Amino acid sequence: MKNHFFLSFLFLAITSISVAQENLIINVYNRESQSLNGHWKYIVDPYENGYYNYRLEPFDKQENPDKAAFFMNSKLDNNYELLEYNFDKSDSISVPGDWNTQKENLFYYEGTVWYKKSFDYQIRKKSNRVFVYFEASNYQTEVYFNGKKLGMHVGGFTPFNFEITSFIKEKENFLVVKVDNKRKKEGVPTLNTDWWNYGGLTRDVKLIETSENFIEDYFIQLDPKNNKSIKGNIVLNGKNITGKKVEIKIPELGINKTYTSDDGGMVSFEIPSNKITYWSVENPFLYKVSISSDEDVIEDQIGFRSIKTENSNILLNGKKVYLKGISIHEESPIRGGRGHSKEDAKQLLEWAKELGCNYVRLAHYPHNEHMLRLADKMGMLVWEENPVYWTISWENEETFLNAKNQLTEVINRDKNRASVIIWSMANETPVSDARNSFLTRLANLTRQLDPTRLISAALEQSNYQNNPNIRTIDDPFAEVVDVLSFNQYIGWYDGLVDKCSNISWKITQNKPVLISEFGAGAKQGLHGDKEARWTEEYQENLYVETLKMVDKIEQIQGFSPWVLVDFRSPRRILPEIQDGFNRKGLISEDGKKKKAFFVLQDYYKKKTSASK
Ligand code: GCB
Repeated sequence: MKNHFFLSFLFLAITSISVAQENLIINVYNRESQSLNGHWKYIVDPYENGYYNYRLEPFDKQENPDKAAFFMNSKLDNNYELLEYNFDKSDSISVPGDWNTQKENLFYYEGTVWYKKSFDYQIRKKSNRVFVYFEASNYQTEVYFNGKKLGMHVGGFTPFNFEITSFIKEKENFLVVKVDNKRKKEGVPTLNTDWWNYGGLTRDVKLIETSENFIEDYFIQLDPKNNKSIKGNIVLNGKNITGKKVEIKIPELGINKTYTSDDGGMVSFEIPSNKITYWSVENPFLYKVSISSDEDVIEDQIGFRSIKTENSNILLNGKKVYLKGISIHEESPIRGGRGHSKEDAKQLLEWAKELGCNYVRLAHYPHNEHMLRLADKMGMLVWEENPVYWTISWENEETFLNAKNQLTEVINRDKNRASVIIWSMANETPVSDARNSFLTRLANLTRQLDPTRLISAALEQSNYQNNPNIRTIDDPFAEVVDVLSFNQYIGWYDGLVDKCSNISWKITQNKPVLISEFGAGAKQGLHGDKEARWTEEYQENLYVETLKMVDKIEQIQGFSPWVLVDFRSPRRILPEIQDGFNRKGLISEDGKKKKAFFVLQDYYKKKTSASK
């Protein structure tokens, strides 16, 4: 069992597919693909008229589905026929993109929208296989191709794919997708959040063409126990995958090794190397890694680094690192609405860089893959989070399986990204036995899936022995995490700013401490007294006083204030101030920096010079 950890990743990944259907194909940006982005026809269907008949029986359960089923993309055969929908005459919408910010009448819409795309396809080689890949679709998605149901997916922020080899034709294929973003109590996230529930095909959609037997997945990282060894595994997909030669090459390390796949089409390896240039913030070095089998070849750019904790320190490649961070929501700084493009990622991460950050917390759900790819290139450390937020249905096993599945999918997608150092299980969840057990099961799963990274969660702080001036972390889940992290809003929800100077901290766990959130709302351009709520001066003063308070926490190893940019939230309705936006951004939604931005920038500059 020498590759126990890496093997168990694959085993768990495969067993969790009962919810996610087909195995996820990773590294889709480096594969043969045809984009299905662009204009799609759409039908808004609040009563799910295209899904159920008038007895509320789903059409897709019928043996010979009715023409009224929207996934049939039916056309009239003659003028006497009755058909009450027509995709071709319906309006178009852009994919990727949320529907809320594209169509005025869908701004507040929560429900079902049907998407349809017609296309021709020329397969490159007869024996090849074709998959349809969705980078994300919020929230529940049913996928139909040429009138057949492929499957469904639950969760708004992780990728999934279906094979369409046996259905695809040269001409007139049609892909119909039902996307339903209704919030649900037992969902992940649940009914209540503090962000906009953007619906639709929010990220790229593409066709991926592979050879008959192809390289589906691989996990290649530095061995967490030995920084002179590259450890991993490779998984083939196909009918003929046993006893196959699989080659891995890392030319810059002079590595060129050949292995033979086992009965499950899997290869596990450990390759010693004593000349690895470690990926770091200062030198985010990515190696070209090429994997090939007799039929397939795939390349990736992978950084090798170690991340560990030792008492209250976080060690990157064995050296102490202080996390100068900021929290980020996935909103487009360019168009508004849900972010999805390389350009969106570039603007957000460049702002973080300008602020002096070496670390970003991607809240509160997995962001698009461009963010992680770019963070890898820029040397930005990343906290990734599962959307287990606030009051999840802890007792519901379906809810747990859903959370587990979403977590598995993001780990699967991003396990080769050096930038990702922390998996966050949850945000601000209320302590109870059921919640503790839910989160502990997720943490155990994560440790099995990925032993190369740290585990955390954004917890909450409380009074120490009923003394409101002394704060502590009194949460049983603190025992489970590697990095102790909490949100606190002293000076905003918890008193006024002057309270910060009265607070002291008694943190008893011998672990690194992060503050995953602090902040205050400010309307960009509103000036006044530093005691007056919503002024830039109030927010500026809160940052000044909080930073002094933070410095007094003995084990503090960094923080990620809330938040880089103002973001849309239906909870934030105050006219002339919020107007539908959470105003805790250091930058307004139209890109203007507030005064607090410069306070934090200055603090990070000083931290950086002090560490030199
Ligand atoms: C929090 C949440 C975050 C909210 C923020 C706020 O604690 O984690 O999602 O947006 O507070 O602004 O209230």
